[in-house]
Amino acid sequence: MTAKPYIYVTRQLPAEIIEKLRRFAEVGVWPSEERPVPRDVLLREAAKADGLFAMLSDRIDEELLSAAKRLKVVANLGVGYDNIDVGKATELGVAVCNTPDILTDTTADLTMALILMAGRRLGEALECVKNGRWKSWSPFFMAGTDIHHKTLGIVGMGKIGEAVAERARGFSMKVLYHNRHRKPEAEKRLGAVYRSFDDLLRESDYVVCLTPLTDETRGMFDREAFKKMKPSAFFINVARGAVAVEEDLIEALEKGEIAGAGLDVFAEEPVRPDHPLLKMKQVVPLPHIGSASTETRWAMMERCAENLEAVLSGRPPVNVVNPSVLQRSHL
Ligand code: 8YV
Repeated sequence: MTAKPYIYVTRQLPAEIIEKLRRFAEVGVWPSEERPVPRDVLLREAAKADGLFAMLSDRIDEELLSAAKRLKVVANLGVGYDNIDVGKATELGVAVCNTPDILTDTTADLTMALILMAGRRLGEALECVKNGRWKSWSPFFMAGTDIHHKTLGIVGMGKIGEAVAERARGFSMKVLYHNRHRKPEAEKRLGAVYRSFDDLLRESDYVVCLTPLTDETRGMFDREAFKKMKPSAFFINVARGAVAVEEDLIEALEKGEIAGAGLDVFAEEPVRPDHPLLKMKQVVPLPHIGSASTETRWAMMERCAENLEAVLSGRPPVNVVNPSVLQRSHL
């Protein structure tokens, strides 16, 4: 009988998920649901693991990958994998798996919620009522900006972008998009119109950032980009904080170069409680909950377990970011 592979799980997960893993592997678990695994523990565990069940807060970099001699697969809980050095993993024959598709609708729902919150000042309104500050009425009391018939600009037209475009049609919004490649099918099906990045910034009332974080997209929303937006426009970020330069965003908001922002993501997470963006009433901050519905989180965890099992038993996983490694013999 061959020994079972060893999987290290970097957060405490529901017993059902751990059980699912135990059916085909020995399993080690970092015993905290909230606190990320310390670097030294992660390095030590990765060095003896065949598979890692990882998340965004785990840095799977060259140092870790080079020392993890047995490692065959990293299953990341999320569609994004900017925490992983995929180039190095590919070079070393380590499969990198993610969880796309199953979180598309949930993240698109949250994106619409942020657009509504920012435009219609829902965070401020909620705080006002809850804190007993709703004392009177006046014509422009808590008056926000309309959503319907406004122009939505989607930067990064992947599956989530398309799902947002679909929802925006229900709000009678005009949809523009910018993407590395034109999407003729999305243009036809969703009536989304392609624009250069600059034109999209100039024309949109709500600019939604949905790009992955890469060397190309890091800092793409900078001072120059915010200056091109309308002073009445909102910046909505559901992708990664580092796609925007936060100091430039703060400056644009302070100077009134843009009207407000809805941010589910920050350059550093969890965001510091004294972060200047949290102090601005025209900013709606959320704690990175794009995919955080119970149904979707279960589906994501189950998908990670399936991807681990598939790779470790020599079958193709449902999702793999670097499929070329699957062709290699040791898998
Ligand atoms: C995850 C995300 O919750 O999928 C992504 O890329 O940002 C979120 O859905 C996050 O990665 C936590 O691991």
